[in-house]
Amino acid sequence: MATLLPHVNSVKEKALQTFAEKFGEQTAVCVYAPGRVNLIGEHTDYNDGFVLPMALPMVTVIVGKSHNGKKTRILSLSDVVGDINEFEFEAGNRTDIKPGEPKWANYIKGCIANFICDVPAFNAVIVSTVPPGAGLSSSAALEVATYTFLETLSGKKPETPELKALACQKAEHDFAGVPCGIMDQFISTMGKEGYALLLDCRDLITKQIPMLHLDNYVFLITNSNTPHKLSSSAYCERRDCCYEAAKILGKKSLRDANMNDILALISQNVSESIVKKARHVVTEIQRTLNAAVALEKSDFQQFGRLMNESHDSLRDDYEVSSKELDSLVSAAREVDGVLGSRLTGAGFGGCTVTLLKKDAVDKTIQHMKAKYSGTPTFYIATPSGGAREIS
Ligand code: NG1
Ligand code: MG
Repeated sequence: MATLLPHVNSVKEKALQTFAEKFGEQTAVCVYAPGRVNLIGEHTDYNDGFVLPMALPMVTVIVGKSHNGKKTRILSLSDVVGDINEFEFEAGNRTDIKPGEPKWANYIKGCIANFICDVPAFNAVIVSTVPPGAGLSSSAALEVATYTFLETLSGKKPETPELKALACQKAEHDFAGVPCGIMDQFISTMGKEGYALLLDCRDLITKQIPMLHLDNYVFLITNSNTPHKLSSSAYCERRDCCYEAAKILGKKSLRDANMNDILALISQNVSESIVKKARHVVTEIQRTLNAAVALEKSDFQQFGRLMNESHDSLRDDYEVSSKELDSLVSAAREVDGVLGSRLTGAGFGGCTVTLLKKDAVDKTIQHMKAKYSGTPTFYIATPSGGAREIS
């Protein structure tokens, strides 16, 4: 059986109750922002390419209230926070805020520092159902939820949702020290129920792709429950290979490269490792565009084939899979009714995403469990809405 996700209302109830116990009053502001699953377009965002994520029913909820004191106090019920699940600080002038300990609070501090105005001190409680370290963007969910909270608290918003996503990305760069692309914050901000989001990471133009006629099909997320081992150093290494390949080709980014350029790299005796990384990016950008067209036409067979090709390219050319992810993907593909399966997120651990017939879900889960050496967790991913205030 797939894990049943608690409804956002019950997550909110838990947060409200905790707030009342901790701070002895009722809250005024309730917001949430979702995690995401990337359906296709992996390691393309920092190459100015295309990505096709959808927002998940897994959410980070923040409830809270401003007060006249000086100290902002936050309590997080998330598993990742470790021993220090509370912190307080004086926000005052937002430009004076600096990252520090505990690490989880840096996402929040970063959003306050990058908000459009100073905000009053507040008390808040955070509860999340986005599993951390699984490639489902728990960090972006926290950032976008924080930013949405600040919008509601202050009654002020940036002019466009793009500016909001960019401010959250800046929080992750400057306060969490993660040089991430823009995909996660965009989808958590702009996700729309029933749609996937095609994002052009070069000019930040978005297109909502309706997931029509999905009735008989479903996306299944499988958490390998192996963490992103090595992921940050390996991520930066891959990124540097891509930048190097673009530089050799005299292009601004691999977005501007095509298969002839890959042949040119080979004929210039560029290292095999760089050629393979570049080839993944060039082919993945094209696959993502093709997948968006297939989705619009409800051509799920084609969408599934592209997912399979994406995984194989991530495994063989980009070299970011792991034996756990490969084993989950192979097991899924063995089941009748499965159209495609691939790793999602940076790789090395985390989750796979599988497109399959609804009536094949139970037997697929059983088969994957039987074939996998670890203990996986399964979630049904319905295309959900982006961040918002909950009344
Ligand atoms: P995950 O593994 O889901 O955190 C990371 C990057 C994305 C993107 C993907 C690979 C962060 C926070 N996010 O996603 O921007 O580059 O890898 O497609 O590092
Ligand atoms: Mg992440």
